[in-house]
Amino acid sequence: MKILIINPNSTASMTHKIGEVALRIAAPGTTVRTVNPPDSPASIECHTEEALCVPGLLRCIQEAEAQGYDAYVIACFGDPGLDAAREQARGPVIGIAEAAMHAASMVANSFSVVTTLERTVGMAWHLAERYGMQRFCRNVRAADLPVLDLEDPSKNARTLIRDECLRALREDRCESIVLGCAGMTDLCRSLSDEIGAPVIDGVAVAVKLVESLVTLGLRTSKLGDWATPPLKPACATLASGSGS
Ligand code: 5HY
Repeated sequence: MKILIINPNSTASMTHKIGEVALRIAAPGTTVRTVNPPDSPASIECHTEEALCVPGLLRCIQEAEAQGYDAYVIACFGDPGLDAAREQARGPVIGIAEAAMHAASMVANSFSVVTTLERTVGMAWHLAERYGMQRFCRNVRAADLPVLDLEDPSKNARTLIRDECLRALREDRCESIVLGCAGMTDLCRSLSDEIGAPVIDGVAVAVKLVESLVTLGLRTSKLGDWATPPLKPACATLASGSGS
């Protein structure tokens, strides 16, 4: 089984970190490759950056389709381009927010999302609505941390996130935490141990979910909404770029 994980931002250190966690969690026999488009924003922190990262993300999927990949994970908490990615792919495509919120709803009666910047709080709420997860989502909280500070050891990111998780448990009375950024993937296990509640990282969950779907022989339905798009010139030119 071949799974492609796409970090839609162009920060290679984050892509590497995501790849390490995915390799650790994947089953023996699963080939995991982690890529990022070279030409997307360095971090994705608003709707515009989400829109800008989508062409590169779709190019990664088109190329991987030609190489016979079985499934895809979109490793950015906004799940950018998820519907378009599903149009391009034969196999399953899962976004990490989608994966994490569903997993949280199965191991706890409620969750709060702890994300990076205040301005992405609304985006996470939109996703909770989209996935029917509002019933479980107590709150979306920001640690007031730019995404790229997660890559800088001097910024004390883990402490800020840990403190926000503890506030969420106390003030929201939530029973679990969903980490709201792919760049937090390496913190999941230790935070969970430290705060004494399930902490859910969408990267790890999405890898296990796509593995399961592929094992079950499930692919993306091509009967309606996610049918392969008509090959008009704009769609065809996507294939002219490449991932790194
Ligand atoms: C992410 N941005 O997972 C998102 C989430 C966030 O560059 N990778 C990004 O923090 O808003």
